[in-house]
Amino acid sequence: MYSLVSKNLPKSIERSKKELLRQFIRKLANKTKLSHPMDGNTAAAHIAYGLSDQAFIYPITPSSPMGELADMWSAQGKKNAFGRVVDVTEMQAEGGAAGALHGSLSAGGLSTTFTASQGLLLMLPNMFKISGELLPTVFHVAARAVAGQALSIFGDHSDVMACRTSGFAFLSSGSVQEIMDLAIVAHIASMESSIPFCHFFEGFRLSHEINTIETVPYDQLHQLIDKDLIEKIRKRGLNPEFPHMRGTSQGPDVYFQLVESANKYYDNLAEKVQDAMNRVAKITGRQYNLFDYVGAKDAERVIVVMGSGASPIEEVIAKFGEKEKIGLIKCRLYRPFSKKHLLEALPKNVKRICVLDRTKEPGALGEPLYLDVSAAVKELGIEVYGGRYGLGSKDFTPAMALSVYENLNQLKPMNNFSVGIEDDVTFKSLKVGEEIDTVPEGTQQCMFWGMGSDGTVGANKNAIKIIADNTPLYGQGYFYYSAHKSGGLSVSHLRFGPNKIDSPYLIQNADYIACHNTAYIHKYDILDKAKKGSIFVLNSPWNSLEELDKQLPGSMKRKIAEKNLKFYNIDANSIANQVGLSGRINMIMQAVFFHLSGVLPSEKAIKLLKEAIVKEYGKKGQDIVNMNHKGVDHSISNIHEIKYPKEWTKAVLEEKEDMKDLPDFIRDVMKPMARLDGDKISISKLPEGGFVPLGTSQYDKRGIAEKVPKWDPTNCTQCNFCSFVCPHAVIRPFLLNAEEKSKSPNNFQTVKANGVKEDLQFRIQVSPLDCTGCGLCANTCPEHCLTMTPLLEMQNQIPNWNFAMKLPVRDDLFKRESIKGSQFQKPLLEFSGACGGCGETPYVKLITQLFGEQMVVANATGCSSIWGGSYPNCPYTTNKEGHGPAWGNSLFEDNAEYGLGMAKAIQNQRNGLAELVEKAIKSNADPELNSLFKEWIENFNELRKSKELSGKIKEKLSKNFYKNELLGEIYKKRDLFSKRSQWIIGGDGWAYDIGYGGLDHVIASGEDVNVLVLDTEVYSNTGGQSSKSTPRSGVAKFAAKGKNTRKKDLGLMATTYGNVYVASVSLSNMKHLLKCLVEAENWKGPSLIIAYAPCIEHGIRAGMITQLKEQELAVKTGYWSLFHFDPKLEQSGKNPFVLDSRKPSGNLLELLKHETRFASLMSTFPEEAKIKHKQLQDDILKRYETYVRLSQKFEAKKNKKKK
Ligand SMILES: Cc1ncc(C[n+]2csc(CCOP(=O)(O)OP(=O)(O)O)c2C)c(N)n1
Ligand code: SF4
Ligand code: SF4
Ligand code: SF4
Repeated sequence: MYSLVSKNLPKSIERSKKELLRQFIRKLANKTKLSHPMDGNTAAAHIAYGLSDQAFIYPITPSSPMGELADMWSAQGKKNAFGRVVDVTEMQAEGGAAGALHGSLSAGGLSTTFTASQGLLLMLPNMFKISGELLPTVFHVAARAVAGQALSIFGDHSDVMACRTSGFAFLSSGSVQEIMDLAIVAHIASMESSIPFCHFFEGFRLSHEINTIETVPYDQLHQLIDKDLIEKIRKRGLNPEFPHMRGTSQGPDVYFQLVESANKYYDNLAEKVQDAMNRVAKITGRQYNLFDYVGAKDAERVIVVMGSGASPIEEVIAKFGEKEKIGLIKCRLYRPFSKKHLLEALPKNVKRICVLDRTKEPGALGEPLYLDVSAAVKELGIEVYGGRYGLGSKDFTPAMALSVYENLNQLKPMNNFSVGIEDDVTFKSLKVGEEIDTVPEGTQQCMFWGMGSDGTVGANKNAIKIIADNTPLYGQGYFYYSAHKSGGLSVSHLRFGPNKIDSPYLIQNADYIACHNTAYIHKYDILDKAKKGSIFVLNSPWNSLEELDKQLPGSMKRKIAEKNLKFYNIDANSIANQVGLSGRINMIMQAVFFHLSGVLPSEKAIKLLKEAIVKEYGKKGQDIVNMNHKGVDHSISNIHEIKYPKEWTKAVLEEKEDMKDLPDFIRDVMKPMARLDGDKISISKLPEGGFVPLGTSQYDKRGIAEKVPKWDPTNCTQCNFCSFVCPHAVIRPFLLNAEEKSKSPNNFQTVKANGVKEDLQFRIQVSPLDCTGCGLCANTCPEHCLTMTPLLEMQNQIPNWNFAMKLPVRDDLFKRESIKGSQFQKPLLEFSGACGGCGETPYVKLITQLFGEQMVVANATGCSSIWGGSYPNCPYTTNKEGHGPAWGNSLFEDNAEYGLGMAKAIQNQRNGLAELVEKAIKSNADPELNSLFKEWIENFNELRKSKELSGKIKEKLSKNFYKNELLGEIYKKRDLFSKRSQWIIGGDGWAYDIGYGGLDHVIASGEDVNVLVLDTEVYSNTGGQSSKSTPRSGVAKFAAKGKNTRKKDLGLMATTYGNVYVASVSLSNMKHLLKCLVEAENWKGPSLIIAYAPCIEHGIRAGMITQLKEQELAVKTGYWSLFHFDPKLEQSGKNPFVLDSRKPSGNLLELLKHETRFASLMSTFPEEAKIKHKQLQDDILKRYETYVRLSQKFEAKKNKKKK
């Protein structure tokens, strides 16, 4: 059934028929023993764990899974290649991890670490130390872009290139298989040479790509290790039995010589690496060289490249290499750069070389690899050109590779170019032609369009496993996710075939496309990549041609017919509901895939799928297994082949969205990005510096909720709690007068507004297309006025929302600082991409309702910078005057300092204005303004008053500013009259761990800044790793056995300064929360608010819908204490520490059972759970007693004095 080898491959290329046949036979023979589908991170972690005794880790995307696996294996007692369990330690930051690693190496340990991007940069100072002291280690790096104009979690080589002068050796892997093989080379070459290694591979593209690879078991690793060498390394460590000193300081007399004394270690390092490659080849059968050449023997044009970019080029060579005289050099060892080995690898006829770098060095003559190659070949008279590709994981495809060869054919090739983007500003980009199909013959390419959390990705990973474990086919999986944390799109790209598949780019020619969600058919060009005659499966309720004809957009019908697709529909949601799987369609769609795709014979595939279901769900109970089995059976009999008419080629195209009234940014950037056409946006359309206008999230309108709340006003008390808790600012109260009411849509039901003198009407209105369907509002409403209702039935609320948005904002009828009044303020944070029910956003939303128009925000990297600042969506917005939060994100580690800097600069600028105003008062520059100026000086630091005066002054100034020069100067600075509300916002990972040093310094500085810690008790943004805020016994990543130590009491620590306003708050106590926020802002010094923020990572079993109730329970049981420490109270002779929680009551165990982070310990490590849960209970009681003592201590002191 399968063709064993490609038919049209030229003889000269590496993948000869013989080689393929050999691979295939070996794979068949070893299939069960050695071949496994795994991702790049797992491949690297497998070797790193096997060849290390310690690992010092810290999470950063996309490298975190390496640390997570090491931690999990260690918790499970897995032994490394030396027969020992690896000791894994999470540090407070990468700087700390590198420091600890340095210490462990100094003591002769075999240690490793995993990181990426900013993390690697934080390790840089220690990298110099480690190489300077000739200490062997391997850093495994999932290479990623370094944050500049924006953060990007995606792959390129910017981070490793920034470290190239550190003295480390740099070894690059270009595929998942290479990661496994070259990781071994890195470890043994490092041990043998005493030089530390950075083993790197592209983040996401390789770290998260699943591929069928041959693994190297630990007994084989064992054979490669020289035990005496390990003993020697140990003996070189610091040891009081044979002591020495290191890390001294030196003067000009010897420093230089000692730097140069290490030369000999580098001089023969390349040979050592080659030798290690040769030895690894003996075991694995896979030979690597420092520079590997692929292509025509007589090639005249050669590309030099490093990493996964080599594979598409190799595919182009496979197609055109012989005829076109083209070739490729894959650079594997980048440092030390071996000129000798490069020249040996270069074919003799080369006339032109193009070096492709996956990094950018602004201002340099060219990128780093280009400069190295240029220097290496300079005596040979070969012309060398350089270009950049694939920054931030931009796809690098065969068509792009071809354009690079074409450039080399030009009379005057372009140098210093970019490829893969359209540079219509400096015109440095290459033109790229149509995509070409170069994947190995016989490869089936399949795309699945699913919802971020609907199980599609998991099911596809499973499919690769089933196929790899049960057939001789190779598999590859790569998964695209949109940045939204809720309801985001996922597109799975799966390839299967008889030949090894490296193709590290998204599918360009699909044989099978499945769309799991009907909402996508209008949003995306799902069939753009469909091959002629390929299969298209839609999950929709429309099983008949008539219905589909009505529902499908014309453009889609045309594509189906023009490409002659085999079109099937299945109503997977109904099947899921019938069998009790309510909405979980992943297994059904999987069964359809196996049945239709022909990757495996259908019967066999279904049998294997059922076995996989037993494995996956067996633990959850037989009924879950049965439901899934039933789902699979029903799916096959419910696939409907749709015989569409030829006329679909002429289907009426839908009207194009009228975008002429949209702002440029929305039309030119946001809309194309939303259609997944962002790759086509040219440079000139994108505002420089990565700046984004406010309020763009209102154009998103994703419509992701299955159900949205429907308001029944009958019992509504107009408390506004629903609006208060909504994480997305989607449900809001409105007040309207009789005239407005008369113009409202028919079903715009209102009731008489309570508590206002005017005759106004009240209404709660939801925006159905912005709602995430989290249900928190409905679950919070004390009168049960909100019912979650299918989105389809709530479409009539869309015009109602649009009408409500045009109503005047009546924000001055209730006290702004009250629960009810705060909700009549326009939230200046709306429709963020946070998860449904997120515990973080309501706090920030509320702060914008209290101070938004005067806010400046320094935001730490973390969830709040992702839901708050994922380009091009800006959920921060403006009020009717166009004022709103000015928001910036620097890094993860430096946010407090970043915010302090902002505050100082603004203070300085305002002081400058005050000096001018003082002058104006003295010179009586404008008698009309004099008293206002005086009043303003008196209220210079008062938030509300300064704003009020600012309005009055601006009005007068606008009429009088031209009267004299001084007034003119003041007028220019009029934006500074109102005081700023400076906020420093971040998560517990930032505040308790990596940013703690800075935070501590900032609160100790006495500056007037407000710090908000969104305490999710884990690193939520990177998938839930443990922080020092994680409570004892809490299971988190990097704490697989439950955290061993007590939660750090950040609030209590901050109170010791005496001049910091500190509060511990929870959304469940709205009054307390409001009071603390207002007091914090009013305090003319530093304030620290620590807010309890439930997160999906807690695994609340009843879902985020109950998160507010969960917070109530947390406060009641003492799990989360409420208190505030107000230095003002002390100034007035009172106790500044006020405990606002009652004595713990209720059952803590109840809470622990509700949340997977605690409950899972009971099943995985039951003994551990018993001990640690008891200790947690003790921690809580002790903390409460401390707070009680503190709240009483002051009184006792006072009483004593009185006596
Ligand atoms: C120096 C550095 N190390 C690691 C990271 C990766 N990183 C980004 S956000 C984050 C966790 C944020 O956790 P937390 O501060 O608790 O905020 P949350 O996501 O929970 O809101 C990590 C580890 C980074 N960006 N920079
Ligand atoms: S369901 Fe959730 S997102 Fe929708 S309005 Fe209610 S609280 Fe807001
Ligand atoms: S929470 Fe319920 S009672 Fe209160 S305003 Fe909302 S709908 Fe009305
Ligand atoms: S804090 Fe948790 S719930 Fe909120 S967006 Fe992040 S992961 Fe989602």
